[in-house]
Amino acid sequence: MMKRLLVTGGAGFIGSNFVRYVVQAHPAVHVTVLDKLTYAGNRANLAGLPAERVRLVVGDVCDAQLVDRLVQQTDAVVHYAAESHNDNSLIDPAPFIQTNIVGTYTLLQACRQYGVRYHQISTDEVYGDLPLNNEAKFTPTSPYQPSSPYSASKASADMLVRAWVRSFGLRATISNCSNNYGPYQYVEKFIPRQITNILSGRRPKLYGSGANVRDWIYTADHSRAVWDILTRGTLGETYLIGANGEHSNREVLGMILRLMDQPADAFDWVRDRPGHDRRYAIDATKLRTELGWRPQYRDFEQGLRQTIAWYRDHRAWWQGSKATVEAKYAQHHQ
Ligand code: NAD
Ligand code: TDX
Repeated sequence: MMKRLLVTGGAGFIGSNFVRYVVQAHPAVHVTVLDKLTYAGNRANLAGLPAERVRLVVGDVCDAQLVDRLVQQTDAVVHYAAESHNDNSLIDPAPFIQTNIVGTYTLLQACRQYGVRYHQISTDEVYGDLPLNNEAKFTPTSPYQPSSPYSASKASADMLVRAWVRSFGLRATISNCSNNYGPYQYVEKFIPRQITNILSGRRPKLYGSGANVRDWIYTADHSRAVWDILTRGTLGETYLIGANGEHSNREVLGMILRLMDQPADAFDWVRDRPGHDRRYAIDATKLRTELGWRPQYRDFEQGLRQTIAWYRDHRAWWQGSKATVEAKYAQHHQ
């Protein structure tokens, strides 16, 4: 029985959405969040959750003593904590290597020592990219071909998990999910950046040609998939999570502009991201057939509308970080 969960990175975007999901859908479960509260972590992401069921420990996943103590007190670890932004990894890879690789290693060693169930939250970016205008999709047997320091660090972490499963019998699973969107996403990321640019009187920014394709999934659907894998997945296996949500960046920006009553050309083309992955697409057949998972948010435009409304209604949540994020982008002509 999984009564006590340790959720690393639970004060970030996807981790906090997962904690909210667990609190609502699984009333017998208690959650300890381990989060360093970096620029991307925010106590406010956990506001309003019952104190008797959710505890926040502020600390680093690379702190072996702390991790050891917390892992002893838990039935399972769900590891979300990471440096998560590709653009930042191109400016300074150091924290990506430390948190994403050494942090994962630290958790794996503790889970190994105490026989604790482990779930690795990973990304489709470990598989590199796919050609544009092509039907190919990533599957659990696609080769690892990461492009950026961020995706290389996530790929490294996944490889450690696989080795700990094989060599030490660690009870672990891995999930590689496509691009998430929804509430609580930090304003450096594509969708919240454009929405909050418009809400704060700035112009949206599109990299390169805008033809790059991402496979979008609403974060609540990701949370349900992780729960299904954690509780019913086959140990040692990798599951891909995606909801057939492919759109080019230009299309997504077009929808945001229309939904926010802006002219279709009210945005700036900016310098492309070096090494920019062309297209991601997930084949989630294994998750669907083995575990019966289905996405609940199938209408992307409806999900975007809801996300826009959330940013409009939660100005205080993002306003403080907006100028800092935009100043950093401006420095790099993005
Ligand atoms: P995020 O940047 O919003 O949140 C990351 C959280 O981790 C923050 O709360 C931060 O404070 C915390 N953290 C960072 N370094 C830490 C450390 N050393 N110790 C403890 N906590 C630390 O990221 P996100 O978008 O919510 O991504 C969460 C996870 O999901 C990551 O592992 C990411 O690789 C993966 N993922 C993200 C996406 C996506 O579309 N955003 C898609 C697939 C997988
Ligand atoms: O202002 C922008 N303009 C723009 O055109 C930004 C911030 C991004 N883009 C483009 C780059 C990408 O093609 O939009 C796309 C999405 O960019 P990001 O939000 O930075 O996401 P991406 O690089 O695709 O990575 C995301 O999905 C996989 C997450 O940030 C990762 O953590 C996850 O692993």
